Formats: sequence, C-alpha cells, structure tokens
Amino acid sequence: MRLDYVSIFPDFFAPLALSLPGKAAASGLLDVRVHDLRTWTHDRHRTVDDSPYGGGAGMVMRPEPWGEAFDALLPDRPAPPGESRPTVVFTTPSGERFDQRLAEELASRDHLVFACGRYEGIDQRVVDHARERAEVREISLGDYVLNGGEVAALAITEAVVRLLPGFMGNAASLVEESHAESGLLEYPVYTKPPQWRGHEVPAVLRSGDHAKIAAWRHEQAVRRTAERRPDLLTPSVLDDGTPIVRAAPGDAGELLTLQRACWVQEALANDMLDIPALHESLDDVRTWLGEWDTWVVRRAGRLVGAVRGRREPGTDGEDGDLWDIGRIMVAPDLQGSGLGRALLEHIQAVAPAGVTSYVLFTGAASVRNQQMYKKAGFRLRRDLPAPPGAVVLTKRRR
Ligand code: 6GU
Repeated sequence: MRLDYVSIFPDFFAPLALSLPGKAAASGLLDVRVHDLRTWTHDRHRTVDDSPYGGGAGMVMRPEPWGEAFDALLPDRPAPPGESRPTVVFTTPSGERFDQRLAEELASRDHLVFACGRYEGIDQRVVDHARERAEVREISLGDYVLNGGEVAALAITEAVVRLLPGFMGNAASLVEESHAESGLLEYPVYTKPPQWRGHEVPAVLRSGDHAKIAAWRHEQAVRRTAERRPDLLTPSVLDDGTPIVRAAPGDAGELLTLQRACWVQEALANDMLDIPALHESLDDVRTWLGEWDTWVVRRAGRLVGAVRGRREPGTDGEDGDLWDIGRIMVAPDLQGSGLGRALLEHIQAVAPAGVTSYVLFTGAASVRNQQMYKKAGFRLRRDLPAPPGAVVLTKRRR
C-alpha cells in the first residue's frame, strides 16, 4: 500500500518512521511518502493561505499548491483494470465520522493520499477537483476540533495499517482483540498477580471453566456497553429507521419470489443457468429457513431484502469458527440503495460469539457484488475452493 501525506507541517509525520508503520515500511509492505505542501508554492513567502471570499474569521488554504500536489502524486491516466483508483483522504472536522468500518474500507485500497488541512479549511474547489481524479473521502475523527488534520491522519493510518495482511505478524493477534463487530465494548481483562493492592482478579477467570468464563465476559461486555455506549445496543435498522427482522416461516413464499428475481439476474450476469439457488422450490426454501439464521427487510408490507447466516460445523462436529453468509437479496428496484450493504453488515453483527471468520460466495462475473464485499472488508480468496463459476471471499472477525 502506498501512503502519501501532504501537509504544511511534515514533521508531524516523523512518528511514522519509528512506530509499527515504520517497520512495515522497512519490510516493503508500505511505501510511505511525506510532502511539504509549500514545495508546490512559487512566491518568496511560500504562501498557502488567503482570506475567505464572503468575509469571516481566519484564513483559507489556496487551491494552487494543492492542485500541483495532486499533479505530482496522482496518476493522470485512469487506473488500469483490476487496480483501484487512488483515494484522497481530506482530514476535516466537517467530514464523515471515522470508525472501524471505514478503516476496513480504506485498508482495501492500494493508494491513500492524506490531504491535511489547517486554518479554517481548504478551498472547496480542491476537493471538487480531487474528485475528478480519485476517490475522495472527507473524514473526521469525532465531534471536537483539532488545530489541523495531521494528528487525525496519523490516527487513521494506524487504524488502517494494522488491518493489512502481513502486518504485525497479523492473524491471531487481531482475532481475539475486540468485540467491535459484535457491537459490544471489550470486557475487562486481568493478568497476574491474582491479588494486587487489595484488588482481586474475579474468581471465575481462575476457575478454568471456559463456558462460565465466556458467559461472564459476555455479561460484562453488555453491562459496559449499556453504561458507556447505550447507542451501540439499539437494534439493527436501516438509515431511514426500517428494522431488519428475523424471517418467519410464513416468509418462505415471498423469499422464493425474491430469490428467483435475484438469481435470474445472477444467471444472466454469469451466463450460467445451473446456479442451484435459481432452481429451488418453495419446499427447499422452507427447509433452509429452518436451518439458517435468516433476516428480512419489509417496506410498505413488501419483502424487499434478505440475508442468511449459518455456523459451519467444525471438523470435530462441534460448532465451528466460520460464519457462512449467503443469499443477500435486494429487490431489483432497490439495488444500489445501500440495502445490500446494510444486510451484509447486519448478518456479520449477529454471528454468535466464537465465530472468528466470515465466508461467502458470489458469481465470478458478479462484479458489483464483489465490489460491495471488498468495500465491506472481504478479500477474494483464489487459494480456496469455490463451486464452478463462483468465487469465495473471506473476512476475519474483529
Ligand atoms: Cl480530521 N481535523 C481537525 N482539524 N479536527 C478534527 C478532526 C479532523 N477530527 C476531529 N476533529
């Protein structure tokens, strides 16, 4: 992954050389470049700001140096097929809120350019111009104001880079780390000694009873979340407030209709008439409804979306650590509305504790689906077996 930083205070990025990203850069995983915006000024005072049109307090960053910075850092030709366009991240308190989901999205990119504003902001035309040449995100860390976007860019970098495969030994260290995906805050953790300054490690953690420990941790996580972040406990709803609810047996008929509509589309896109889901009967749908955790969305009484998830049995017949996601279906007139993405988010969130990875399949030629899955942090796994005409994607749970 290539990372560029443009700022009038390039010294802010010195920590990148010593921290974990520094090590990743040394190993070749990251290509990190820091730039002084004033490189692209031409006057004696190396001016980057001026007073705002329309009046008001403070100064605004002039567009010309930014334009030249983009000329230097962004390719002037469209991305070759299979390679993503660069993403320009403007760090600004008026941006969208940064969170783990956005970190995952940025981690899937090949090239991030951080444009760090100072003063009252950057001339809006810089953002509009960048949109013509790259994917653009305006991102804020939260509802408070920093003097500039440099510290925010560092925070975003750390959250993104640790998600890259091959980073910090990766694998196991990330898996157990956070309950973020279950929508709960982390439970409290303890280590030796068992007694310290009059405080004791809870006895259950020393009992060796793994089921009891898991239950205690879950209860603690729920309690903490209710106290500190009650907003996280609200049930899954779409942006407009429409709830995502568990499917009922009576939904089988409508599910079959939706499935036919969606899988005819899949069949045409992949030039494959023998996709099994296309040929299921009402009884087939009734049967899988009993075996899968299935969720649906209703709008004006009509079933417009669905998704199902199921735990893959482990090798020993016990519950496995893999959550199999499938049948993400959106009514044709609502495709592209974000409903599929919301369903995908939801089915990950409801996976039971103990699940450590998600897996899903889609048509090899279903480009739009694959794009959505990649945006959600899934990775194409050509190394894993897939049914004929399909591809498999996986994602680690956090
Ligand atoms: Cl990204 N920039 C600035 N200047 N202030 C912020 C921020 C960003 N996020 C929160 N406050």
